[in-house]
Amino acid sequence: MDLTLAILKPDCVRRKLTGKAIDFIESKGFKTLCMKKVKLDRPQAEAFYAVHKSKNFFNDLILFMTSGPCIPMVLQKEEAVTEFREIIGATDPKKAKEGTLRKLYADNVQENIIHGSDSMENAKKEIAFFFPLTEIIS
Ligand code: IDP
Ligand code: MG
Repeated sequence: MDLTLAILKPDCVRRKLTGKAIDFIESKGFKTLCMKKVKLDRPQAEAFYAVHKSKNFFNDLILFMTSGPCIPMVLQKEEAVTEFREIIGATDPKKAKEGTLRKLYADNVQENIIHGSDSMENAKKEIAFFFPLTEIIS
């Protein structure tokens, strides 16, 4: 079955929404294979979001992602990558569909509580960024 990487972002942890987010994710049929709490440093956050280096929001994004602990998770489901993007909703919660995680809980386009991989290729890379193969219990 397919895997994707999710991160409960620092705003999710700070606002004590982790339980609600995990409950939502599990209720949509995802299995949590791995989960841990980490605090990214600047080089780690810059490496994870390297694709956005040229964007005007890059520096703010790095400050946000290093502002406190976050919770990366490996999730398993059929079509995990596309299904997960569906249930989290659009990047900007104002544009996210009703019933999506970001619509329900996110404050704004930056502090949008959760990350989800955008392709199977990136999911593989992003999972490897946080979890060695030996930690992935399937
Ligand atoms: P995604 O998380 O929905 O895949 P991306 O475009 O990959 O969205 O952007 C990565 C993250 O950068 C977003 O989740 C959000 O935290 C932040 N971000 C994206 N666009 C903006 C913006 O226009 N202003 C501020 N932050 C943004
Ligand atoms: Mg993205």
